[in-house]
Amino acid sequence: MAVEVCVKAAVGHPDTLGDCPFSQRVLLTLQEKKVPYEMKLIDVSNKPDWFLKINPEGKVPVFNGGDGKWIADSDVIVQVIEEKYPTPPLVTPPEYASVGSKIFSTFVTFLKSKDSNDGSEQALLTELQALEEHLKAHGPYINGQNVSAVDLSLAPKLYHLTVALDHFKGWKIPENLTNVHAYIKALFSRESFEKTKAAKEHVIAGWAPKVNA
Ligand SMILES: N[C@@H](CCC(=O)N[C@@H](CS)C(=O)NCC(=O)O)C(=O)O
Repeated sequence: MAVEVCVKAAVGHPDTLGDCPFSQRVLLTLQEKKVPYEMKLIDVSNKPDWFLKINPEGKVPVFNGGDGKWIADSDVIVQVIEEKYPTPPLVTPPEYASVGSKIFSTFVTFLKSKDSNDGSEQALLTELQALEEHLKAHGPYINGQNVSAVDLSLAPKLYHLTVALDHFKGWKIPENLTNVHAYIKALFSRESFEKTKAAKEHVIAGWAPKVNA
């Protein structure tokens, strides 16, 4: 049986790949390891019964390694993929595994903020500056020369950050964070990323209700 992965469909476009960063993380991992897979697009606003049966929690991504056993949560899924397909190894050393881990939450807080003096922009800048310093010392990827799991988790989140902050706030990552810019360029130009990214308009449509809430 083939490897199967359920991922989010685009909002209002059930036949198009959607904007879930956790789904893209799993697809990136499979692409980097050159594992063939069958993708099932899930309309999360109208979840099919068969999907809720295999994952009653109702979240994507969900992964089946070919044995018919469905596994939820991208943290667990990427570990299972690493064990089953160890080549190329994508394990991030534990001391680097949490680099950039607060970027997504600080981005979301800033994106939703309606008060420009609430410190949310500064909180995001602090996290991006920390990433800049890490990359300056250890780059070009978080674990050096080769891409690893932490990069594949961060890449979709940085994509959401750049697309959504530019669209909704006209905000861009400061130019002086040169290592962050080079990192983003390297990640977004990987073949695996090109093949698995959601279109910008779907990323924007996905955030619009949260920004306008
Ligand atoms: N911790 C989970 C998060 C997954 C998640 O939040 N998925 C969202 C889409 S990005 C989802 O399925 N939302 C639909 C829902 O909750 O009904 C993971 O890493 O896989």
